[in-house]
Amino acid sequence: MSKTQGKTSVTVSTAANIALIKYWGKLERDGNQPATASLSIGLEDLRTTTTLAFSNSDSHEVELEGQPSSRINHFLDQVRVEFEIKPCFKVVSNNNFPTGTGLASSASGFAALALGLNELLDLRLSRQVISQLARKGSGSAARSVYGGFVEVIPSDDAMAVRVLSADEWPLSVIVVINNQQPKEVGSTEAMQRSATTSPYYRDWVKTHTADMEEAKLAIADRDFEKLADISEHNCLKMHGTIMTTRPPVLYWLPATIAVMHTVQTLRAAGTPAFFTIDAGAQVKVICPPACADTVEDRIREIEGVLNTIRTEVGGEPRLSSE
Ligand code: 2P0
Repeated sequence: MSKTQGKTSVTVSTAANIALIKYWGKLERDGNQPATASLSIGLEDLRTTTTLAFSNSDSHEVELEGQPSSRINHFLDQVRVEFEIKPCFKVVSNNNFPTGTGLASSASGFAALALGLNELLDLRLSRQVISQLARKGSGSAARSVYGGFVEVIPSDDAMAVRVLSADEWPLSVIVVINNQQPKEVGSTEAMQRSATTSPYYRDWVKTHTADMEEAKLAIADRDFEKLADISEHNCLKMHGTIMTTRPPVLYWLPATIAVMHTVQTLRAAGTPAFFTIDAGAQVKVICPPACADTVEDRIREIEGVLNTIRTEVGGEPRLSSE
């Protein structure tokens, strides 16, 4: 099926997301098919802005933070084959947050590409099908085609669906930066290593459905304590799997652990807050907006914490075209 070229240029802003119940592990087939479901919140102010157009040359012209990206080139080639598109693309993409440090820039990046290509090529895909396309670029990108609370449902062609919009349960997120350097082992490699060498990987997958159910119930009931409990459990279980690979991957720094202790101490003393950590040293702390000042002030006092970014659950994509 050949598609008409709808627009000349499309600009998309998408947000990073953080999983409370993590995607960690893939099925043994192409297209980032996740071994587990996942559930995330969109981070309103951590955004990628991507402009897409057709290229006049016979190769893609890609600039990610001013640099070429073979991963984006590969994705664009896949799209050309899948939708029988002749021309190549021009892509300029920038993040307003550090890239490659465990802040999910591949999620917002590939979500922006999938949404932008749908618009530029006038494909008229449903949001769920766009999420499947984004997933082929990066597993977590399936979730960033929506804002709010989002679930990925594993299947032969896993897709994301919205669980709750951001305004149905307003929450603040404090992103705690403990390391500005790119991580030494990328997520894709660390996932693969976990699946093949960690003795805990099988149990990680086996216990995952129960974690998803618990988290979804907590969200439906707006039960912060329950969501805190299951999110921290799922995060620590994923990192237990990651640390026990051979060779091991240790993403945490001393400040990462100090933030975790502070959050648990705050919670024990009555301030609702919980942490979650992706493949990196940064921590995200989730709390009701009324507590965000208290939590952020305490975290900023911790030795080794370089910076904090305050945001809210949100992240609805924004599109404009010419
Ligand atoms: C997640 N992470 O659910 C999990 C938790 C990091 C920790 O998805 O290989 O960049 O591109 O599909 O999506 C990070 O991995 O991996 C990730 P690929 P991705 O957010």
